[in-house]
Amino acid sequence: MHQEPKSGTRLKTPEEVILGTPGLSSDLRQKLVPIISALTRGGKIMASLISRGPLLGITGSAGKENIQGEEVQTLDRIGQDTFCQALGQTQKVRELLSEEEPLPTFFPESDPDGLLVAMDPLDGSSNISVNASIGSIFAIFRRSRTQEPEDLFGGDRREILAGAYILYSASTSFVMAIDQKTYLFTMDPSFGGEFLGTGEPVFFPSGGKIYSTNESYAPLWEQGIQDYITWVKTARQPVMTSRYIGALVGDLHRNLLKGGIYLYPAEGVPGKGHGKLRLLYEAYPMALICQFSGGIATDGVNPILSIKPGSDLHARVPLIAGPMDLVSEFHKRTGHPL
Ligand code: AHM
Ligand code: MG
Repeated sequence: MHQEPKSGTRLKTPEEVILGTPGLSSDLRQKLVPIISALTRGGKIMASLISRGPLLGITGSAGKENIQGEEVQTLDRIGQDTFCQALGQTQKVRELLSEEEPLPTFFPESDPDGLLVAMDPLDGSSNISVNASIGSIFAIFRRSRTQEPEDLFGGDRREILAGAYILYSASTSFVMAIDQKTYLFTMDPSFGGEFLGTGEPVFFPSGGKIYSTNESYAPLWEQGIQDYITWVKTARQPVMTSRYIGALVGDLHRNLLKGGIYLYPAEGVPGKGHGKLRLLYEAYPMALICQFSGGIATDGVNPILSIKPGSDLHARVPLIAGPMDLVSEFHKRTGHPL
C-alpha cells in the first residue's frame, strides 16, 4: 500500500534512497546513482515538453515507421534522443537498447564495466495526441565481463538490477524497483523538478478488484483466458471492475496503487502466439516492479523473469501482471497454477 507523506516527513530523492540501500555494493551504487539521475533529468525534460505539447507542435506523427512497423510519433523520437543523451553522459552505461532503434547503442567512452539499459522511451504512443497518460520504461542490467559488445543483451549472462518507469499524467511519477523494494516519487515542478518520495516501499494492496485488458481482442485469445474474463464478469465474488488506459505505465501504476491485474495475452494458439509487449524493455522492468511490490508478472504460463531473451532483442511476450492473489487466481483458472 502506498502512503501519502505525513506533514513534516523529510522527503527523499531517488539517489538518496539508492545510497541508503544496504543490499547494493558501493561499486553498484556509484554506477546506479548517475544512471537514475539521468532518468529523472530526462523525465523532467519530457514532462516539461509534454505539458506544452500541442503548443510546440510535437503531439503528432514523425512520418515514418519503426523496426516493428509501427508509426513513429514525434515524441517517440524526442524521448529517444533525450534519454540516450542523458544516459550516454553518465559514462556508466555501456550499451543502450531502445524500442526506437533496431540495434543497441554502444558508448565507447563509457566505463568498460558499465551497466546495460533497455528502454521504451515513450510508452502508450497512441495516447499522445489526446492528452492521456503516457510514460517511459527502463530496465537496468548488470552483465558478464566477458561479453563482447555485440552480445551484451543476448544470451542469459546478464541480470536485471533495477526496473523503473516515469508516468506523465496530472503529476509526473517516478517508480523504481531495486534491491527487493519498489519506491514512488513525485516530481515537484516548483522545486526545480526534483523527484521526491517518502522512501517507504510501495506494495500492491490485497483484495484488489480491477482487471485491465483490451477486451476487443478476446475472440483471438485461447479459450481458457476467454473463460476467465467471462467468469470475472459474471460469477466472481467480489465482483471486479474494468479499467484500461491503453498505456502500460498508466494501467500498471493504477493497479499498483489500487490493486488490479493487467492482461495483454497472446493472440492465437498457446505457446505459438505472441503478445504485444516487448520482453526486454517493457515486460522485464514491470515484472521486477511487480515482484518487489508483492506481485508477479508472467507470460500466462511462466514468470517473465525466468524467460531468457533470444536473438531478437525486440521480442514480444504475453504479459499478465499484478498482485500475487489476482495473478495466482488467473493461473489457477486457466490451467497453469503458479
Ligand atoms: P507502444 O510502446 O508502441 O506505445 O505500445 C505499447 C502499448 C502499451 O503501453 C499498452 O499497454 C498497449 O500498447 C496497448 O495496446 P492496445 O492498443 O492494443 O490495447
Ligand atoms: Mg512504446
